[in-house]
Amino acid sequence: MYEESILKKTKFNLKEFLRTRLGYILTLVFIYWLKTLWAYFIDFNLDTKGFYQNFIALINPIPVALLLIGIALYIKNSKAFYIVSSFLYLLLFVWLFSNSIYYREFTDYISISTIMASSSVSAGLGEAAVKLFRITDLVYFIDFFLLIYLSIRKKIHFDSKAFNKRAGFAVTALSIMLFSANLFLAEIDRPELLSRGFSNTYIVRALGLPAFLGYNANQTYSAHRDRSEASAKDLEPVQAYIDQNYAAPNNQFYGKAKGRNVIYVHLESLQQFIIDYKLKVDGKEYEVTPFLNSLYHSKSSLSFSNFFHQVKAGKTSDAETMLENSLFGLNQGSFMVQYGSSNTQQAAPHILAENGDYTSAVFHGNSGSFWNRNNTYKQWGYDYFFDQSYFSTPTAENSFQYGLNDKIMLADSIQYLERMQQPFYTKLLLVSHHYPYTTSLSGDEVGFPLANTNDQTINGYFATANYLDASIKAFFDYLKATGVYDNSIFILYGDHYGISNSRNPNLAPLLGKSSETWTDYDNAMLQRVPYIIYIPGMTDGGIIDTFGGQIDALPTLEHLLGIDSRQYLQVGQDILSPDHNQIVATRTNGAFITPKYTRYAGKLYYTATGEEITNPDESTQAEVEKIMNAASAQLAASDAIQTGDLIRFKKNDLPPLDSSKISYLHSMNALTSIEEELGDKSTSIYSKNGKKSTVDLFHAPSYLELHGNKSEGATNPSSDSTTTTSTTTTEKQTD
Ligand code: GP9
Ligand code: MN
Repeated sequence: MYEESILKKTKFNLKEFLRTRLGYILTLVFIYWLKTLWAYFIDFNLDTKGFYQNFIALINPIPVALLLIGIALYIKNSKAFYIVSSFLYLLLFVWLFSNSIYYREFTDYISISTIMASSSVSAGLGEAAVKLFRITDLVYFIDFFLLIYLSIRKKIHFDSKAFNKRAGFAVTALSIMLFSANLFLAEIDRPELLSRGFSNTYIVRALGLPAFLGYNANQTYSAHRDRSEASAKDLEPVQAYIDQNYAAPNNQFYGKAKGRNVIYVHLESLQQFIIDYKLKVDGKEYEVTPFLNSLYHSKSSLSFSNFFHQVKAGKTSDAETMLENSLFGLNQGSFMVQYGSSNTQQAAPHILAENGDYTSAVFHGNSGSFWNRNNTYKQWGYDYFFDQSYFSTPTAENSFQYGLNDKIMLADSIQYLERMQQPFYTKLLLVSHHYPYTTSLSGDEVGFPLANTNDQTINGYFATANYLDASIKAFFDYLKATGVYDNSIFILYGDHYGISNSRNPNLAPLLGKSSETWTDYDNAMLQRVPYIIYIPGMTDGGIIDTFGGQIDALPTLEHLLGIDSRQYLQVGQDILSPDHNQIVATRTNGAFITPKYTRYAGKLYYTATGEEITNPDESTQAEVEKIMNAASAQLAASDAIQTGDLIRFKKNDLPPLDSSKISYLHSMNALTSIEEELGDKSTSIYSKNGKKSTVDLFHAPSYLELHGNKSEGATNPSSDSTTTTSTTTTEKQTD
């Protein structure tokens, strides 16, 4: 019957279908998909957490592969169709496989700048690639073996029937739609994924390798454009700004910490209001950061009560950029992500290596690619970067999505720190006190009570701050026990707010204020972060109320170490200098803070009282305008340097840095061989301790060990759900 034959014809025959051109394309996409999953889960460490992130990773190879290989469907000629589609597939495959190999050596993905990098790197990689080959890599070639087999058995068929152009268009449209859906899901998982960048891993696991290449190419292009338009002439106005704004050192403090080890302690998300704060729960008071408070009030400290963060979307990375370069982050995205790998930079580790022979290292319990640290730190001259791969394997018990719990990270750091030659310049990037708070703490870290508001984020903020405090105390105790303490200078700083402005009205009652009368002035004042310079043995310290911000930290440190900041392209000023200009510029819509005026969210206030100035008289207007001009001049000078890569034109005594010589792999070997080479001259803690490890001197008792079960009844509800889904742990903090 006629109908029957139609039915027969339309009945789906897989074998037949695979012999069609569309069947061939889908087969290639399918094989590429399988290989990508192999790379994702066997070769790369995508750091995916929870079902949602895994799901996105699972689907993301498909849209772009379909889009690319599907292009061949527009070709009429049979031979050309098979050649082009196979070639496109091969391109995708080569890109995938090269990344898998590259990842083994660099734990990162191939970027445009890597491709264009100096021949020495690529030559090295060529040699290394052979060594990096593994037997399991044969999996990547199974389809080629199969192809050979099939062609020997003469089982290969070509479809001579050209694909309908409209149907070809439908495939393209479908793949674009799938890609948009992929992007949408990724943005839900990580708001502002593309604008802020975060890390190459985040992009790859959300959008796949080809999309990462596109993303990276776009970034490299815009950085390259700004850079190529800039010339040595652009340095002149910037240099003039820096010369005019140079703040000469304060004699009382110049060189005060000369030659000492420098230990930066990064207080993640810690705001100044936590200092001396006592949390009231059930009629009892709990001091949140007793140890930091003791440092804050010590006569050996230069403690600042009006120190502000100045970060924008780059958050932690902006803080790091300012602290170590005295240059701002970008107005959009993260400097470390966009320019960190390529710009010529003169950061603290490099400056100190040249002025005092410092050895430098960062310790951080997250994976090294976050905020593009693994590349940026090389440009900054960091000799070592101990990231998650150097420490205990992260588990649901000892870590959260941003890395290992602080006490674990610090305990694991000692084995490396003790092998470093002194003086060292080191940064401990602590992270447990990071949004979403409390969920990172589990087991015996539980104990400090939760606050009692309707906002879970605020409720947990105090407990993780207390954990951070206890971690630092443990580390200080360790250094005291080793004897290194007295020959060190400690700088503790908060990187940015932890409670966003949208939540501040919920915080108000805990600060003795009302949610109803909460203003933007109050928001502005909450952008204060701790900044404590602690110099053991110093007796003339105290609390200083000078207004300043993160941009000022590097010149301040330089002067304390007896290095004149004048020779470098730094836009901040020594905060201890009598010439220090007390204008805190911010990256948010012309906002600034000075001792007299605060401008925030477009409103003007008296800083001392919080009274809003709705109708400024002429002289006030003139004063405010002067401040705004000064703030924007500072930002503009910094932006010119950062986006124009102007430091490359600067001629000073600092010899150029060859970052290709720096590797963050096998660091323990590097450290011990330096120690051996130096023999008796080695100044590492280990050598000074009679070649005995000091690891056992580190003790970080848990809250319950320290306090017993004092906070009975104040349980931590998040502690039993240590794995949080990423959708609940991301927060859009755009204020
Ligand atoms: C993770 C950490 C977090 O490595 O630096 O960065 P943040 O989210 O605070 O910018
Ligand atoms: Mn941070």
